[in-house]
Amino acid sequence: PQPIRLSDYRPFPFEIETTHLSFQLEPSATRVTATLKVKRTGAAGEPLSLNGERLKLISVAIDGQALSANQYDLDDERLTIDDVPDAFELVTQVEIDPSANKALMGLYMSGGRFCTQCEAEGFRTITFFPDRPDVLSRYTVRIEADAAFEHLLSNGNLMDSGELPDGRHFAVWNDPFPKPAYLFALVAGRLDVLADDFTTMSGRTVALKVFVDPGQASRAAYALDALKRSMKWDEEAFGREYDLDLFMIVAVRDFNFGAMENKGLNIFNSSLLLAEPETATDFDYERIESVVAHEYFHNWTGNRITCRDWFQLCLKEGLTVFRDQSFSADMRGEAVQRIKDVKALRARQFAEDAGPLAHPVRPSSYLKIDNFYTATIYEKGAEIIRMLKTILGAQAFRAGLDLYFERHDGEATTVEAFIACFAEASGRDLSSFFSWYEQAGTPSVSLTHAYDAAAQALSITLSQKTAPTSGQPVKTPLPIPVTIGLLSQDGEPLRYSEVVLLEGESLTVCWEGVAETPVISALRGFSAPVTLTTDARPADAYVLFAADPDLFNRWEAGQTLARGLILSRAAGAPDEVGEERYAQALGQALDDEAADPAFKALLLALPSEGDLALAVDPADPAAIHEARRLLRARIAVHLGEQLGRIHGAMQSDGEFSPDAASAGRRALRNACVDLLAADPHADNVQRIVGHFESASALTDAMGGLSALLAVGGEPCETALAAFHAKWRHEPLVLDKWFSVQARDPSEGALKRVLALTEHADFDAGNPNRFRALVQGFASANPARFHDPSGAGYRFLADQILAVDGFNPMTAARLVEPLGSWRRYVPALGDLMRRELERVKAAPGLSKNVLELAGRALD
Ligand code: HT7
Ligand code: ZN
Repeated sequence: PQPIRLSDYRPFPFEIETTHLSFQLEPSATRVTATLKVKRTGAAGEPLSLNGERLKLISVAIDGQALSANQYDLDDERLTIDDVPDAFELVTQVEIDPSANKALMGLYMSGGRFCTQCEAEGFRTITFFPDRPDVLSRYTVRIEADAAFEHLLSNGNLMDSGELPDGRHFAVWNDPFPKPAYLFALVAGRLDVLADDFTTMSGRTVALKVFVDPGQASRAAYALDALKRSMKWDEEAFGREYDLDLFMIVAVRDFNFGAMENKGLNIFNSSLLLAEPETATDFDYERIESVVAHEYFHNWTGNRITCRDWFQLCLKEGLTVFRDQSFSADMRGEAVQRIKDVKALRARQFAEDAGPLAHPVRPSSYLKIDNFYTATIYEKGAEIIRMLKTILGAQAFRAGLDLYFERHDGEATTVEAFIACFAEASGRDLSSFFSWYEQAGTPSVSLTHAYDAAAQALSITLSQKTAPTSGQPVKTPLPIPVTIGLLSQDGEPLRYSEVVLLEGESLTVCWEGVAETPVISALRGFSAPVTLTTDARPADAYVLFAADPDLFNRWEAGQTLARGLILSRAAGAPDEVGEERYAQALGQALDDEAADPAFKALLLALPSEGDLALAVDPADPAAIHEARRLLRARIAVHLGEQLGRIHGAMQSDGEFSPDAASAGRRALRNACVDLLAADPHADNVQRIVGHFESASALTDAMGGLSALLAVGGEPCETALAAFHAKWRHEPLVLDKWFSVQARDPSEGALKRVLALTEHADFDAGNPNRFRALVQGFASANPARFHDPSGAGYRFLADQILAVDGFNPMTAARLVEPLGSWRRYVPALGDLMRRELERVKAAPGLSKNVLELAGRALD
C-alpha cells in the first residue's frame, strides 16, 4: 500500500455546503440516503471523488437524474464521477450492515444499540463523502427506527420527532455549526438519562444530558459534575463558552478508544463515564474527570477550529491534552498532577520515542492514520504547548491563544498557523521552536557546573543531544526551557526558579552572588520532555529529596536515587549501604506531617520496570525485576512498622468522597499495602487480607487484591474467587479482575493469563476486556512478558493475529510491546523479532498491523 504524505496535500476541489442524511435503521440492513449540496471551488473539469468503503450502493443521482453505472467509477475505496456541473445536488443511497461491524468504526451495534465512531476515517463506511477534516458542512440528520430504539440522537439541536406507522418513529437533528465528517455521530436505543443544566458566562442555559444503560443513571453523576466544572473552568481559564443549547454524552461498552468529541454528542467508553465507589477506583474517577474535560474542551480546540489534514492531529490533541492537564492540576493539585502526567509520559511516550515506532509530533507520512493516535501526538504534543507557555510566559501565551481562537474560528487549519499566532502575539521569532513538531526522539540534556567560592560565582553548562531515530539520522538542537533553582546544603532556598533557554548545542550561564556551595535543582516541574543527567552527587539528591520546594523535583530526586540503586544491583554491583540510606530517607519523608498523602504515595512507588529498562542498553528485564524486588523488600523490612502505622492512620474516612484529599489518603494506604506485600510475613499478610476483606471502595479492594497476588497461595486464590463471585455481572469491575491477574509478576502469571483467554467471561470482541488481559500482560508485566522461553511474545503475537481479523485498530495497538525488540538483550530481542516477523508475514493482515510491524522491523 502507498503511504499518504503531508507534502501531497491538495484542497478538496468542491465545497459541500449542506449535508442531509436520512437513516432507516435496521441492525443488519440500514439504508442511508445522503443529499449533498455541492459547489465547485477548484479547477473546472476536476472529477468529484468521494470516499466510501464497505458500502452497497443502491443509487446515485445528480439534480434528480439517476446515474447509470457507466456514468461513475466505483471501487473498494471510492465513488468517482467525472462529469459534474459547477453546482449541483448529489443524492446517494447505500445499504450497510451495522450488526456485522466488529471493527467498531463507522455505524455499529453495542449492547443492542446503534452507535457511531467516525474519527478518523469511519464516516466513509456510512455513506459516500469527502471524508477528510478540511471539508466542513452543515448537517441535518433524519433518523427513523423501530420504536424499541427509544432515543434517536445526533449532533446539534432536535428539530422534530414523532411516531410513524408500523411501530416506528423518527427524529430530525440540525447542527448549525459546519463540521468535518469525523465529528458526525448517531446513537439509537434504549437508554436512561441523567439531566441537568449549565448557565454560561453570557447567561444562556445549556441543557446537559448523560445517556447510559437502563438502571445506571446514578453512576453518571460524577461525570455530569465533572462536565459542569469543565464548562465553568474553560470560561474562566480560557474565556471559552459553549455554543449549542444542548450538550449530550452517551456511554457505550464497546469502544476502541476512551471517548469521542462529536459535536454536541460526545460518545464515551463506559469505563470512562460510569463511577460509583464500589465499582470505580480513584484512578477511574480521576480519568473520568479528565476525559470528560478533554472531550468538552475539544469543542473549541478541535471542533470549532479543526485540522486541515490528519498530519495536524496534534493541533487538536496536544492542545486539548494540555488544557485537560491544566484543568486536572487546578482540580487536584499541581505537583501531584504533574508527577502523574510525567510518569505517564515516560512510560508511554519516552518508550515510543526510544524505539522503531518513534515519530515526530507532526508526522510527514502514514499508511493508516489510526496508528497515529499515539502518546507522541497526545502527550508530547501537550508538552510542546506547555514549553511554549514556559518560554513566552502566561500572559503572552494567553494572548497567542486568544488570537488563534479569533483568527481561525470555523476553519480547518495547521500547526504553522497556530504557532504564527503566538509569534505575532508575543513578538518573538518561534521558527526554531517549530522543530519540536518535526523531530522525533527524546533529547538528552546534560548539566555540569563549577562553583567558585571566592567569587561566589556559579557557572552552569547545559548541552543537548538527540539520538538518531528511524528516518531521521541527523538531529538539530531544539529550544529547551530548563527551569533551575538553587538550594543550600541545608536545603534552604538560595535562588528561586529561573528559566534558562538552551537553544544551541550547549550554553553556559554564570550566576553571581551565590553565597555558598549550592545544590542545583534543575528541570523543575519537568519543564521540558527530555532526559536529564547532571554531575550532582548522591548527597545532593538527598538534599533535594528532603527539601526541594519544587515538589516535582523532590519526587524526582527520590526516583533518581532509587533508579541508581536498582540499576547498580541489576548490573551486579549492589550498594547495600545506599539502599539502607534510601529506605531511611523515605521513612523521613513519610514522617513529614506537612506533606500531602497523595504525594507520599507517589514517593513510595519505585520507578517502574519499564522506566528502568529505558535507562540501560540493552535491558535485561529479569535482572531489573529482581533488583527492584529486592529494593522493595529492603524498604518493606526497614519501614515495616512505619508502613503499618501509616496504613492504620489512613483508614476510614467516613462516607466515600471522590475528592483529591480523600483519594490521596486511599492512595497512601494502598501504597503501604503494596510495599508490605514485599515482606510477606504472617502479620503483613493478615493486614493485607484484612485490607481486602474490609474494603468498601474499589480502590482498596483492588489494592488488596493486587497485593495478595504478589503474596500468592491460598489467601490469593480465595480473594480472586470471592471477587469474581461478587462482580461477575459488572463488566467494568470484571475487566479489573482480568487486568490485575495480567499484571501479576509472580512466576505462574503467564499460565494464568493463557487460561484466562479460555475463561467464559473473556471476550476478545470487547476492547475493554481484551485490553485488560492482553495489553495488561504485554505492557504492564515485563517480568512475565519477557519470559526467557519466548512464550509471552508468542502469546501476544497470537492475540494480535486473532483480533486483527475483525478489529485491526485494537490489534495494531499491541504491536508496540514487541516493536521495542532492539532495546533488549539479544537472547530476548531475537525471540521478539521472530514473533514480529511471523505477524508481518501472516496472510490477510490489516494495513494497521502491517504498517506498525513493518516499521518495527525496518
Ligand atoms: N479524538 C478522539 C479520537 C478517537 C479515535 C480515533 C481513532 C479510532 C477511534 C477513536 N475514538 C476516539 C478521542 C480524543 O482524543 O478525544
Ligand atoms: Zn482528544
